[in-house]
Formats: sequence, structure tokens, C-alpha cells
Amino acid sequence: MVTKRRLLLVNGPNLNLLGTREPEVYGTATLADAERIAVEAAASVGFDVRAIQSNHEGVLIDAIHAAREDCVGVVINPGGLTHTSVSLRDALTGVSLPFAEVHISDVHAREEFRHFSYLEDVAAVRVIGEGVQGYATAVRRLTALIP
Ligand code: CA2
Repeated sequence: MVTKRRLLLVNGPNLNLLGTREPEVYGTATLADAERIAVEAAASVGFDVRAIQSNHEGVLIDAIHAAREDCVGVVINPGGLTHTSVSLRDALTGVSLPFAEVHISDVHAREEFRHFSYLEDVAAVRVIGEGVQGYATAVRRLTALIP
């Protein structure tokens, strides 16, 4: 049997705009840069990555469900769904895969509505405010938990 060593990388709504607007908040790196950072960090510890970005909650939930088949963990920046979505939380807990929650910006230094996360008590790892390099931190910390 081949051991599964794949991570699902999920970027939620509006993260396709990375690098095009609000550089003072999110920096100048693009989504492709963020994905490459995660892929390289994963490769360095023997994992590969399937990356998805969608602006549609149901698409993200379907991708998380599909990860049961061939992934051992999930790295997710849920975008604004962080602060609103019970359904995304239920998908992540439902598949029983360890997951890392990533936020590029320091959500705790921003508007109050960004301080709460529906994932905060169920995430195995949380990385907040490290910019896109936070994706590498999340991959390293998550994979360290996976036997
Ligand atoms: O800091 C993060 O990574 C966030 O998850 C990003 C979300 C925001 O709603 C969360 O509170 C924190 C927003 C993603 C939108 O990204 C954009 C990037 C560039 C320009 C406009 C939006």
C-alpha cells in the first residue's frame, strides 16, 4: 500500500485578489506565490499539495469532503468565511483530518468582527499575521503532527 502524503491547500473567497489590491494589509505576493510557498515547504518534508481557491462556499466544502480520499491534512485560509461559516467548520471536523488555519493579516489587530473564528477551537495549528510566509509555517507545523 502507498502511504498517503498529500495536503489539501484551500484558499477561500477573494484570495484570488491577493497582490492586486490592499497591499498594506495583504502584501504584494499573489495567490500563485502563496501556493508555491506552501508547495515548496511541503516538498521539503516529503508531502505534496493539491491547491484549490474558490469564491463559493459549497465548492470549498466539496473539496474538503473529497480530501478524505487522498489527503492527510488540510491547510486553509478561509477568507471571510472564517468569521461566518458553521458549514465550513462542520466540513473540516466532519472529515476528521487535522488542519491548519492561516491568516495572512493579523486579524486581531483589525476590525472586531475579524477577531472571532469558527475554526479557532478545532484547528490543530493556527498561523496569523505572518504574511504569505505563514503558509510555509502552517505546512511545517501541521506536517510535524502527522505520523
Ligand atoms: O488575513 C487573512 O488571510 C484573511 O483570512 C483574509 C480575508 C479576511 O476576510 C480575513 O478576515 C483575514 C480576506 C481575503 C481577501 O483578500 C484580499 C486580498 C487582496 C485584495 C482584496 C482582498
